[in-house]
Amino acid sequence: MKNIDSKNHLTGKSVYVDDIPVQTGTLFGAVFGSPKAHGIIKNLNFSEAEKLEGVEKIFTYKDIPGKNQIGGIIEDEPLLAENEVHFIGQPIAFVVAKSEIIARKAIKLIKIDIDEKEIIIHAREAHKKGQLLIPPRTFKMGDISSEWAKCDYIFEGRVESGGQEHLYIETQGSYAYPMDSGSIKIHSSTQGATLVQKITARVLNVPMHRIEVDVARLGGGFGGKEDQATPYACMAALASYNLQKPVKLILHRLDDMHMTGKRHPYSSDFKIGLSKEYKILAYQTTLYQNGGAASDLSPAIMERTLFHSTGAYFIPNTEVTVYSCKTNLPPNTAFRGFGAPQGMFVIESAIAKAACELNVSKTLIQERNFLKEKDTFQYGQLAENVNVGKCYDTASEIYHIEQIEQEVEEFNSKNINYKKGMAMMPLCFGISFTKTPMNQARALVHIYQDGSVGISTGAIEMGQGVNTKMIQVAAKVFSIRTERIKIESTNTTRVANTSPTAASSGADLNGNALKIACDKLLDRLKQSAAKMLNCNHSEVSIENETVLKNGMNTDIQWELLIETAFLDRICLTENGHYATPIINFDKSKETGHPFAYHVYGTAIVTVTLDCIRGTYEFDDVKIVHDFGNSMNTSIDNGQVEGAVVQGIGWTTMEEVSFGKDGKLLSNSLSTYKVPDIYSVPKNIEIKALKTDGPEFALLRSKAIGEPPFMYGIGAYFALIKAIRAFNPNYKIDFDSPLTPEKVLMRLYQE
Ligand code: MTE
Ligand code: LUZ
Ligand code: MOS
Repeated sequence: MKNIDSKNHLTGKSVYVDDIPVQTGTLFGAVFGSPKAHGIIKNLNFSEAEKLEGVEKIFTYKDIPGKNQIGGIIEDEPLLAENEVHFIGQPIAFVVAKSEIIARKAIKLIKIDIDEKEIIIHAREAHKKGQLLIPPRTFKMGDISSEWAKCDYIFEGRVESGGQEHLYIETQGSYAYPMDSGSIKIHSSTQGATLVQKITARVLNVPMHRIEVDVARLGGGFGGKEDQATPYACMAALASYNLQKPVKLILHRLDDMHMTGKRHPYSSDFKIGLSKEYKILAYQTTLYQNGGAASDLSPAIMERTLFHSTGAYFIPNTEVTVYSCKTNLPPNTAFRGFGAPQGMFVIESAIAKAACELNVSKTLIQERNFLKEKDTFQYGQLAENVNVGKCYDTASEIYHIEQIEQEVEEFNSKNINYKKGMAMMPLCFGISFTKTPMNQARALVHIYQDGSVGISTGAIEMGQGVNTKMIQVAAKVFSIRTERIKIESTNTTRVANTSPTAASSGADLNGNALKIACDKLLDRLKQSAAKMLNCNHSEVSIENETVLKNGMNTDIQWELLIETAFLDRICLTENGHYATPIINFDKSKETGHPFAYHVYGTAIVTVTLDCIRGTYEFDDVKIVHDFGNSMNTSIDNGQVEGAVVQGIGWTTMEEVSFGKDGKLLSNSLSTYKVPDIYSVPKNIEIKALKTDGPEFALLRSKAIGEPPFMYGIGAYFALIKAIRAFNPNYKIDFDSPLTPEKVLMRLYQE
């Protein structure tokens, strides 16, 4: 099935928050953010701003009727700053005016005095000063301390990985208006409709049933709207509730980039020990996560770093510790991969270091240490249906990895100013929210009298194609044409208590709930049909909109069946609830079975480096990916392509930089470079590993959203290979993103 949104997206007809026709009397908001990264607010003066014609009201924390608290996991973040500010752009006041231009003008007239305090930018600096958001956590397996003595080789090193701006095309925004009896309806560009509802209710001091959140679709989220859409919905709702008028707030790109958190930069130390046969015997790493000024989702992201710190490998003795460090940056947040890419970059770096020092191919060490069937993950889960090796073997077979390696060598021996590099990146990514209770979802299905179907789930469409997949589920269960089915917006009054659409689990969780609802309806319809045909319910089936009796067509079509069932007063509405079975995790022991299954794959990345300029082009990314039994190959391939490019951007181009004063320097698309059509790999080839797919994936089609992001990590190591081919003096180091400037420096390092 084609993505239902393609045509409307392409022709500009899809409706986003900013496209919703506004009601008469709508007011427009703008956020006044802190100009300083840390300090005490001495004086806040609105007198000039308030005088501006068209300004309705300026809100501060004093106007909040409920709790001034938006922290989800830990309550450590105010909606609007009170006495102290902790990062540049931290919301202090919310101006509401007759037009957006007026509101933005008023912002410029606000005067503030801040008594500045010490600013911390880097995670290690925060760690040294004892500035932690939460206590550290450690995952352990085996016994590293006694194992070092048994290792033939031991290497140590340091690894840096940078932040990443989400750069969703649609910036954060919301539109809130009053409804009957003190209720508020909010259109929000959020991945977490229930989170918006819950936190807004907390801020307004009203029950959740007074807040209705509706989400048609997002112009991208990538994790940046898992919980950071919430404050902008809260502000619009606060003003709307207070003034009893519609209020709209859409962030400008510059404000969005300054105010919102990004991927967490990590700084890490590793120690890796290998045997003569290049088996990794022990691995120890300490990671310093730059959390920003509030904890946001950092505790959960820390957890996923711990889970994925050994990548696609089995290492019998491991010890991994993560510190979540408090700095004066916007609170960093979810971003595709959710801490896993940062952990995996460290193990890949450790292997690269070993390969370099031992003068062997990195691929060789990688391949000797792949996770195998019935190995135990360092968190106690038994590895089952492991496909790391299978993906690699298939890649070897169809792409001829050794031949690629030889071709690269040959090219390098013949060329002086251009060098090529190749790297293999294996993938193992756990599917399920690491917090077990979040793995639940619901769906609501109506069959209307004319045989058309309306479905609602908790899943939010952000470009990943989940709505199309939902329609496929209903069409498959009922065996009806997809045109009969409409997917409704995601709305908290139709489907309540949703988890955010995140952790790549949107389709699995919501699709399974939807399947349960549809199965229940189908069963009832079969009973109606059996009654019509005067036969047993087990003899009836529906295929291609026709009722079959014992496998033979009858003259009862879908429409007649529905009409008859309705007249017979059969309920044509159903609700489905799904909770992922088997998963659990015991935090006190740091062991359990947190993931329903894992996604596997292999990517081979090749790059050509211009050694005069330090610029490069990625020639190929050749992938064997374990999709399970993909339910939509064009959507899933699109997810792989997008994720690969986003991953390459993270490791080679996108450099988030802050000044010493805590100000974001890379605050526009001229100072923050994301991959464009010229920098995407010339060729991305994707082959599916042939498997039946796991029981807990939707229709055995594995989750696809985040896992292929990790393939982008291969780009870093392909580049390193190319640099070394040109400059044998280059001492390999791990400082992502490896931008052209950094490449150039390394090409001529002495
Ligand atoms: N694809 C597009 N086009 N836009 C997005 O914002 N977000 C990614 C991924 N793919 C995203 C995307 C992230 S971070 C996640 S967690 C998943 O989609 C969420 O959707 P799913 O759970 O339905 O896969
Ligand atoms: N969000 C979350 C996530 O709350 N828990 C997770 O485990 C997760 N994993 C990936 C992306 N978002
Ligand atoms: Mo994705 S980081 O789980 O929104």
